Amino acid sequence: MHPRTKVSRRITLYSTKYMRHSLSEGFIFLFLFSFFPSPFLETGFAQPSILSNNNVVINEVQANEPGSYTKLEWVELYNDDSISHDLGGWVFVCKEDTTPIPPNTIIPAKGFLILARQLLSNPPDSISFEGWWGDRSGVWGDSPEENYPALQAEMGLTNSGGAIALIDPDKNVQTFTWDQDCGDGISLERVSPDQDNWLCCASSGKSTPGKKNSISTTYSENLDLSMEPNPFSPDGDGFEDEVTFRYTLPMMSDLTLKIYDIEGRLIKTIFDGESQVSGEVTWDGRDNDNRYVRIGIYVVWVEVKGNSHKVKKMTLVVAKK
Ligand SMILES: [Ca+2]
Ligand SMILES: [Ca+2]
Ligand SMILES: [Ca+2]
Repeated sequence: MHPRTKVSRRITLYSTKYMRHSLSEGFIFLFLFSFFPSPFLETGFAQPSILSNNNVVINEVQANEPGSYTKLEWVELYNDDSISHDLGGWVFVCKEDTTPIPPNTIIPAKGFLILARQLLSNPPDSISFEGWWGDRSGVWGDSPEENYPALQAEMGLTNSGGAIALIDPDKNVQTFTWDQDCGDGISLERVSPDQDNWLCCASSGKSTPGKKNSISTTYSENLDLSMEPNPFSPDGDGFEDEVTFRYTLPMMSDLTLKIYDIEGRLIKTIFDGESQVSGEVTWDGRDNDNRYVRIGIYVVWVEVKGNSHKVKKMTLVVAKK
């Protein structure tokens, strides 16, 4: 059996702080350089996680660019609002670099915008955001995969840790700091716009510029499991021979998935406390000794342990075709 499941990454939590105070930009530079010493935050500037008025958030950070091409660094912004916003007058800050966002820079409703260290290259090659994540034409926005706005911004994102800030025209500041390297080409993704949880990207593509974050699609507070088809008929005739379990797990949990007969005897162990994120796995109806199970009713026992502990029991029927 080859479970088609995503590999779970052990997780470090990152914090994003939102501040609504009017700060001079020079002060913000100092603040960023100092990497937000915690006593300072705790005594005056830390606020609960309140989004800026415009609901535009730093959503993904590609600090460890693919290969050794530092120019492939970028930051994704997400607009969680139901209307588009003009980011003209906003400022992106990274260490000593400040990039004012020009007027008429529109981030769509429920959409994304990329700030890229090197958006285009001339002649076109892969060492630019457009060359790596677009169609390498030398122009941004001229192909279907380039269907989100992107602009160039000054940045140097140290893989192992750093800080960036986004300041709106009312001087509301949101910052993101990180202190872990996710690995070559793997971005840091925000779990959801209204939370401060960040994880390493779990997508096989290693990052999701201009797209919904990979972890946001797999994150859940609940344990959900579906089985299809049920009943199924594992007799090798090519018709409904396998059942597919699809599961959504709470974050940071280990999954156990076992099948018992109705007398409580263990028939098949599919997962036994394995680190998983949401995914799916198939079962071909063979027991732990590789024999087809008998026709009858079976109990699927699912348990997750981790941040939360949840158990679910479901009934699975093995039938004739
Ligand atoms: Ca880097
Ligand atoms: Ca292009
Ligand atoms: Ca993304």
